[in-house]
Amino acid sequence: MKKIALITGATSGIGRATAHEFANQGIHLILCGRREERLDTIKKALKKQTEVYTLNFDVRDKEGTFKAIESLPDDFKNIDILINNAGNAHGLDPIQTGNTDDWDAMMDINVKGLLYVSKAVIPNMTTRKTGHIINIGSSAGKEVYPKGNVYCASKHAVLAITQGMRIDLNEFGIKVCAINPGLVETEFSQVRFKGDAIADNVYKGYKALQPQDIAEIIYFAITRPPHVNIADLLVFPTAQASSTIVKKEF
Ligand code: NDP
Ligand code: 8X3
Repeated sequence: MKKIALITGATSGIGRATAHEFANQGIHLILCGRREERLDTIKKALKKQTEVYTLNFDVRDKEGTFKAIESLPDDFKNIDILINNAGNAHGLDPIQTGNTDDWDAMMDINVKGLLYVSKAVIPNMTTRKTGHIINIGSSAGKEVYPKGNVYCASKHAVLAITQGMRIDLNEFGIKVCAINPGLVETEFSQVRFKGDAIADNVYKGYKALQPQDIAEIIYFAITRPPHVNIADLLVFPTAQASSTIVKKEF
């Protein structure tokens, strides 16, 4: 029987690349995001390879998130793999001048949204005593960098939640993993800098990680034998040594 994976943030970047990687392997997909047109386009492309169902909701909306996941047809209800990927940074400002709307967005999406989706999916996994949850954290969850304050806090929270999940779900045989990338070239910086030209320079002068690199690592993690759980993985581009040290050729 084919596995079923639910991927949040499947309309772009890491989530979209993971959808393609999983489709190549015939994994049945539930693709989530707010941009419905993109979900439709991706579904159209991938349905030649696998079964695809799309769910259009905002992870900040608690009721909307539960309703969306409850609405899944029987063929898609038994989710084997949950990829909690939806998230972004909003702004890069010192704490004293940070924008409270940015803070709300990061805590509501990266932390609370991840919790709502997990709460909606986990009961089916505990009942069936099987499942694999992959939370996309960040190197920002392992260290704090200047002006990263609240984004780093949100990703530190993702790591704490991942550990908590692993402990509480241990008795059910559910695997829980955090994959923590450094710089990945996606729409992330466009969102962080709200389309400002500064975003165009973030991935210049070095080879950043590509979404496909992370998708392949996620696929590796979900295909380990039953007794192996990759619990916590940090991946940087070769040019990056830490959040603040990136070797750029200019
Ligand atoms: P993208 O901006 O390319 O993708 C973000 C995805 O999250 C989109 O599909 C977006 O879909 C979805 N999303 C954002 N907000 C919401 C929301 N409120 N409700 C539902 N979905 C939402 O960025 P990445 O692919 O880079 O980011 C994916 C994850 O990887 C994030 O958690 C990010 O923090 C993490 N990460 C990224 C790194 C990087 O350097 N790029 C490094 C380390 C971690 P839509 O807008 O359609 O809703
Ligand atoms: C994304 C990587 O360095 O912009 O999580 O925080 S960074």
